[in-house]
Amino acid sequence: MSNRTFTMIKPDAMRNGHAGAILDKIIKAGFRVVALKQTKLSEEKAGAFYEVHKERPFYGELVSFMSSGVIIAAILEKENAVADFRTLIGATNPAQAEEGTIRKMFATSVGENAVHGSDSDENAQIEGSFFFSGLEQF
Ligand code: ABT
Ligand code: MG
Repeated sequence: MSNRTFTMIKPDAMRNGHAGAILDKIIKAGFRVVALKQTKLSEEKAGAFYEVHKERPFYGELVSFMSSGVIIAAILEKENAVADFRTLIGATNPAQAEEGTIRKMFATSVGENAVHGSDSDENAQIEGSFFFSGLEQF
C-alpha cells in the first residue's frame, strides 16, 4: 500500500477564498506536503485529467469548470493516504457529505465540489505525475 495521494483545490474553492482554510485542515489532519503548486488547466489538460469520465453526461461541464480558473495541485503523504484523504474531504455531493468534512464546509455543489482526492493508489501515482516531475517531489 502506498502512502501518497494527490489533491486539487478546485476553481470554486479558489474563487471563494477557501484555499488557506482547506490547506490548514489538510495539514492539521496529519498530511505532509510532498509537492504543491498553483496552476491553471487548459480545457485540453482538464479533459485529459478526467478522461475516465469522457462518456458521462456531465463531462463537458466538468471540463469547462475545471479549466475556469486557477487551482492548487498537491501530492500529500500520510499512512493510508488515499482512504484517509477521501474521508477528510467527504462525499462527492456536498449535500451528502459528513459534518466537518472539507466538501461539507467549502463545496458549492456536486459539480463544483471544492477539492479532488485520488480514488486509488494507482490513480494517485498517475495524477501526481500528471502535474509534478520527480525533481519536484520532496
Ligand atoms: P473527484 O475528486 O473530482 O474525482 O470527485 P469524486 O471522485 O468524489 O467523484 P467522481 B465520480 O470521480 O466525479 C468526478 C467529477 O465529476 C463531477 N460529477 C460527478 C458531476 O458533476 N455530476 C455527477 O453526477 C457526478 C457523479 C464531480 C467531480 N468533479 N468536480 N468538480
Ligand atoms: Mg474521482
